[in-house]
Amino acid sequence: MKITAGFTMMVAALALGGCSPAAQVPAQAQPQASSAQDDSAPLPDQRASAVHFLQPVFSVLDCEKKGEVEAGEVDNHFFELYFFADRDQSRSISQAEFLAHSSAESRDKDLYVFQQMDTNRNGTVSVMEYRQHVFRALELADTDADGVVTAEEAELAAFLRARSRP
Ligand SMILES: [Ca+2]
Ligand SMILES: [Ca+2]
Ligand SMILES: [Ca+2]
Repeated sequence: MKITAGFTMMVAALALGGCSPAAQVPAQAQPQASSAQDDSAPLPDQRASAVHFLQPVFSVLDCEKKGEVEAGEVDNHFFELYFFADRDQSRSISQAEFLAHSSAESRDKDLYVFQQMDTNRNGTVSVMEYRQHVFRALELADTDADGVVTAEEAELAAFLRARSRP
């Protein structure tokens, strides 16, 4: 307990919403971008999967509480994210480790995310695979392709509502 107190506190802080209260989401409505111009739109399940991956870590990436995440911010927070999933700090994430976060209802989605992350299909997610997945998920979630994933694009309000359900 003494040895890992620092790490435990960090994990506890992350579990409580990272460096910032997660509830502060800007209320302004973003105009929806027209979806007609986009020939290379990803399959809906990929976007849904990306959003599902980003929702629990959005507040970690958005430390400045701007209500949005830029790809450029990822490396500032990357190891907070990685060690959140790599619970035993072995520098690899096993399927069991990743699914330890799962609720019964999100297990199938989490398993799909894991399979997407494990690009070389060796059963574990490396630091590189995880990092690539974070960038890919941000790209997929960025519906209007302006380089920023807003809370609206990540459907964060619905996620936080569901999580705070009594
Ligand atoms: Ca591990
Ligand atoms: Ca792998
Ligand atoms: Ca955007």
